[in-house]
Parts: sequence; structure tokens; C-alpha cells
Amino acid sequence: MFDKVLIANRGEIAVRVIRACQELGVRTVAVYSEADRLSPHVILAGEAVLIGPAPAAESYLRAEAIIDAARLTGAQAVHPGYGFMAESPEFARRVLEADLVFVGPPPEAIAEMGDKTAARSRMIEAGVPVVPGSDAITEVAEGVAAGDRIGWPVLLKAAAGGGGKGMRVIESAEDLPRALSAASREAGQAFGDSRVYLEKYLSDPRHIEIQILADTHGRVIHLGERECSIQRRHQKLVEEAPSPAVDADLRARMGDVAVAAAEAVGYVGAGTVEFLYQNGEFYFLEMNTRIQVEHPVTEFVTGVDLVQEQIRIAAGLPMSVEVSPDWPLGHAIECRISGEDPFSGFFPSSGRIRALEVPCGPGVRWDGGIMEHYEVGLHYDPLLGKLIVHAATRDQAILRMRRALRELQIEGIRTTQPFHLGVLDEEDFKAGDISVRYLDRHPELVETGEGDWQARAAAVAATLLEHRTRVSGGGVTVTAASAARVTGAISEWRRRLGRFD
Ligand code: MV4
Repeated sequence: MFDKVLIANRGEIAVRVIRACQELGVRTVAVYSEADRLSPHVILAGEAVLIGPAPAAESYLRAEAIIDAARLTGAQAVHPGYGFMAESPEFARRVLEADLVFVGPPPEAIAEMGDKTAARSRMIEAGVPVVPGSDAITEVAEGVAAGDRIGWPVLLKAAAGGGGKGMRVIESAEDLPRALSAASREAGQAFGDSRVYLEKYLSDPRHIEIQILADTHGRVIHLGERECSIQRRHQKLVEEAPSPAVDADLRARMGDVAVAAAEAVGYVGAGTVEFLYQNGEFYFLEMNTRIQVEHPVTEFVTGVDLVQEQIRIAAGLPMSVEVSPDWPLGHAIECRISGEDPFSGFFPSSGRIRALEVPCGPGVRWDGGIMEHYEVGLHYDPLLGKLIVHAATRDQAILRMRRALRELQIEGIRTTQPFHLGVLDEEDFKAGDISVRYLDRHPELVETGEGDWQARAAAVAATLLEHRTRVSGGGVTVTAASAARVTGAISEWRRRLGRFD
């Protein structure tokens, strides 16, 4: 095992990796920007190295500064987390060239999966079902021929894209010429690679992904699926395991395909194979060559610590996982809590965290990257933390999540917490009737609407009243300090209510 690992990230995922290292007896090095001097990952790590000013391009994206920090502190490996440089084959290569271990797959596997047309052909070779589509298209005539073959409407995607960036639906052949030139120009600007390709457009799919682990001893396993359909503009909001749409037979088939996909590119480490699922058929979409935000739901339903396994595998050890026929164990749900106002188009919210109360109790996990007094700025991804619950059944997990969300208190900025309470109360969600178009079908969950402010105000007032009754009644002694805090919380809720006036 390593003696010391450097975590090339910030926020909740840096905290998550530090925790895994500590449980493995591995020392940790954090890197941080000037904006993150007072942040949990810096406080929890054994050592911390300042790598630059707040903008990510001058800190968390500076490969050289990060590799220097590893040399300076004697770290033997670099864990990239997700985002930033986690899926940069160049960064992985530079880490290896500095005689450090990259906690992740070989750069060649990252590169191959990063090129969506290369990944598609490699998957077809490996017998993995892909959405009917084309190779890279340059001429309108090629595109029209491909569209006629696969059937309209088609989706135009960037070869270097992924995550939905630069996608365009094309209804028929006559819309192709304009779309093709606009899409390739945009792709060139966004990714420095103007290649685009076509896929048959699936009108209402679910996004279901399979977690895999591969070690350097030739073992490749899958850990079942996550349902990730509830998202907005390609940002996931709620994830769960298992998927309400997947039974044991489908899980086994998707799992085998995901393992074949990983084997086809010589994968090592933790990875995720994404599928679209519609009308009983599933299709490979892309592979994420990193640990993902939503990994904890899989950890809950398998009992496997995916981050510890990543580190073990990177150290050349065999993975320590026993695959179980009892998987998935119960049901897990994750809500992403971000510093955005869900009722104003998810507008980013910044400010100081004035108070933070984290839920606990049976089956509840908080993976957070904030603390009281932390100043949430606008330099980084707005994710503040993730609330994850585990229970025996999906219905019980929903009730548990609702309970935990009510316990969570983040004061000082607006968060997506109230949005999640809305989803958990919504009938289609409760029935498991979801797809990637869920929020299009439920705009009420993200609307400010003049009409509903009274309802929301009434709900908050009821909560406050209940709180007051409990504090003053039942023979409970109220200290001056706690009374002051309650009053503070109430005025904070009032301040928030102000936005509906
Ligand atoms: C699709 C699709 C329908 N048909 N491909 C969006 C993210 C990127 N990874 C691929 N995406 C999609 N690809 C075909 N052929 C619909 C989506 C899609 C989507 C996929 C996963 C999660 C959320 C989504 C939201 C809108 C569209």
C-alpha cells in the first residue's frame, strides 16, 4: 500500500478520498487554492499545499503545480477525484512520467473512451449494443444517407463531447445542412475537435449506468446499476440504486455488457458504463473513466468502499470485493445539495455558510465539502454536499430521505434542498415512473410561480410553529443559547421568505 497519496481536487470528493485514505492507513496531501484556505479538505488532510489563486485554471487545473506538490511532500500517488483533470489523458500521462501512480485507468483507456466515435466502434467490435448511428460525418450527403439508414429524427453529437454538450435533434433531412455546419463549428470552438456524428434519437429514455471495478490481476466485475434519470441540463439531481426499471435478468445482461466494455479498452480501476434504456432495450452511451459523484448509492447497496478499492487497485493489489448474489441490498437514494436557487432557474447562490446542521440517524450519510464560515464563491462547481440514505425498500428510502432533508440546515445561501423535498412528494417519482424528461413533465417542481408562494410560506410557517411548540412545551429546558439559535433560525427563514414578497 502507498505511504502517502495526494488528492488533486477540492470539496466533497476531496474529503471522501481523504477519508478512504485514512481508513487504509495512508497519509494524505491536499492541494488548495487561495479561495479554499478554510475548507474541510484542507483541515482533514495530513498536509496541504497552496497551488494558486481561486480560478481553477490557475490552481486545480495546473498539472505542473500539482505534480510539484506531490514531489515536495513525497506522495507516491495522485487521486484526481472527478471533474478538473480526472478524465484528461494528458494529466494521467504527466503523472506517470513523474514516476507517480495515477489513481485511475491507463491514459490510453481514458483517451479511447473520451473519443465518442472511437468508443462506439470499439464497443461494436466487443459486441456491446450501441444506439444505431454513424461514424464522424463531414459532408451533408453522408449525413442524409446515415439518417435515412437509421431513421429520423437523429441526434447530432460531438465526437469529443459527452455529457450532452453540443447535442442537436434533427427532425428530417432538410434540417441537416444548417445543423451540421453549426454543430461542427461549435464543437471546434468548445473541444478543439470539430468532428460530429449521428445517432438515432431516442425520445424518452432512462439513464441507467453500471458501476464496474477492474484490477491489475485480470479481474473485472460489475456492482449493479444506478438510475440517474432525474437531471436538469445534463446535471444529475437525484440518483438511486437499484433502478425501479431493472430486474435481476436485465441487471445481469447490462452488467455482462459493461464488463465486456471495460475489458475491450484494457480498463483498470473504478469506472461507469452509461446506457440509455427505452422500451426494454439498452444501448451503450459512453463510459466515465473516473469515480462518479453518485458512487455512494452503489456503496450502500453493495457494502463495497469504491474509493478504497480504487486506491488498492492503483497500488497493484487485488480488489478485495466478494460479489454477492444478494446485491442490491435494499435501496439507496442520493440528493445532490448545491448552492443554487431551484426556483430561479438554478441561479448560483454565494455567501458565507452561517450555520450547518448535518442530518444523521439510521441509514443516513452526508458527504459534504463545506463547513460553517466557509465562503461559497462562484469559482467552482456549486455542489456543496450529497445526502444519501439507505433503507430496506424504495418506499422506506423515500421516507428516510424526506426525514433527513428536513434535518439538514444550511444557512447563509440558497440551496436545492427544497427542490428535493418537492420531488420526494411527487407521484410519478414515488411510482418510479421517471425518464430523462422527468423535469420537462414536472415544471411545477422548479417554478417560482406567483400562485404557489403562499403554499410554500404556509409550509415554512407550519414548520416554525411546530419547532416553537416543541421548544417551549413538553417540559423541555430551553437554555438562553439554544433559544437565541432558534430565534436566529426563525429570522433566517423569515429572511428567505422575503423573496416571495
Ligand atoms: C441521447 C438521447 C437520446 N437519444 N442519445 C445526454 C447526455 C449525453 N451523455 C447523451 N445524452 C442523451 N443522448 C440518443 N441517441 C438523450 C440524451 C439525453 C440524456 C441522457 C442521459 C441523461 C440525461 C439526458 C437528458 C437529455 C437527453
